[in-house]
Amino acid sequence: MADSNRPLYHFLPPSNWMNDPNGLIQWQGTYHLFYQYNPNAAHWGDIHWGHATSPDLVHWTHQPIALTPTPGGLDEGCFTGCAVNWDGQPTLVYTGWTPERETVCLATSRDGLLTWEKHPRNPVIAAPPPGLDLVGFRDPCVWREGEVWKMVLGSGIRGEGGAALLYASPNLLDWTYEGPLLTSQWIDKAPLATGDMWECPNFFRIGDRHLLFFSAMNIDPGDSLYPVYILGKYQDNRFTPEKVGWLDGGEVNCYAPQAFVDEAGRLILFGWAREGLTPEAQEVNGWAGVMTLPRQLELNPDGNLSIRPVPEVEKLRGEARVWENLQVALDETLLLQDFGGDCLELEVVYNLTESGLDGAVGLVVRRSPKGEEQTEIRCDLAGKRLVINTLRSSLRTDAQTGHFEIPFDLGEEKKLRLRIFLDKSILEAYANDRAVVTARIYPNREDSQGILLFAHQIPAQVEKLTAWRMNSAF
Ligand code: DQQ
Repeated sequence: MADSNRPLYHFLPPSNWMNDPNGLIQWQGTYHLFYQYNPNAAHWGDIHWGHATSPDLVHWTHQPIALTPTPGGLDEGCFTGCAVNWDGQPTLVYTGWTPERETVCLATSRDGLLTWEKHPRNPVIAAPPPGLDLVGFRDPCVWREGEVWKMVLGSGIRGEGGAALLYASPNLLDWTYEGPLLTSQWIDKAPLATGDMWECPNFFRIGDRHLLFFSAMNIDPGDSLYPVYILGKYQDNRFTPEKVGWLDGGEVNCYAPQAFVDEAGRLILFGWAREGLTPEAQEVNGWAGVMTLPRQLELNPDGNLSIRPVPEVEKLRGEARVWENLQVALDETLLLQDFGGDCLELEVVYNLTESGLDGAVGLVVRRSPKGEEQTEIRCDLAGKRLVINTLRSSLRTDAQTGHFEIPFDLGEEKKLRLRIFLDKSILEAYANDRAVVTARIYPNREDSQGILLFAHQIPAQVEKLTAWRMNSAF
């Protein structure tokens, strides 16, 4: 039972706990994925940096642990950070954590990113700027701007809200605080609240704009965690927000995302999909935490964010089945006969020219023959949102369920292309390469493998549905 929910083509460590992606970098052709890791248990704690490498972003080889905490030292936990090329030397910029203190530390490698030496000058940032009352001070994201290194750090100003703090350095060792890059005070709260603490800020050029994204942590009232993006203009250390939204509608199912620019210049992101199980169930499994697929971020000509799996994901495809011209009548369902599965990619292309947009279309996956277990992916065209509903995904009592959605407006387009990545307990749904929702599901019945199409208030004309069985990432 324990491993029937373990994903096959999404990245995860051999065992135990994983959270945030860290130190993403392509170095001399090879992709490196580091991650927050507890090597001794399937729960958070004793945080190391795990490490894996890949030639293509989708096939992974596990590597030895990269960073180990120093008991009694600056980094009793090696918390989140990034990787940079420091004049030819691979360098990790990470958070040294103790219960009392968060600092910025460096580690360098002399053997091709396998083993790491903590820098003798650590910590390179020893304390928050004086005069700021902060709820957190961590998760450096570093980039090069001309001759200068720049960094944003995740923070929150007590009583005010989240903040991204901007630093500059001539040499990666000596840092000066330049002021906030952005705080929640500068953002119109609509359409979303951005939390008390901005964890894991990331800042990149994208097209002719800049993209700031972070993980909004709501401490009061607690326990609401989700990734937020802001598109805007960046000039002279000032970032002027123009557009704010959710990076993924799955909330904590795509948390602490991190991006990097690869050698081809692509901006690529991984997020951490947390388990939706009780701690006891995680311990039974012996593993916890999965990475999303690598996602490519671009700026569309209309100024909106495009988000889609990198094309390399197609290398994971195995045997394909194709259906053409499927008609789902108004308020009817259509079960795919003789086909099902729990490790699939599905591509569904709808032509909505005749039906119009006054309803909803979608699919149910991991459906037991009588529907006791089922997970719904719904494109609500009238309500302009993409939804994953996991309320009936599992008969287990130790699995969380929920309703996850993100705004999605088909606009003038007449075609809807849903891409659905189902990998045992993780589900990613993309609509027209610009909206994504990630969910975790834990069906309990072996026969929860069925796939059904539905149409609400309008008929659905499916031009083409392709299903691929997916191969392992390892
Ligand atoms: N996880 C790390 C922190 C970060 C948080 C600790 C986000 O550095 O703020 O494991 O999940």
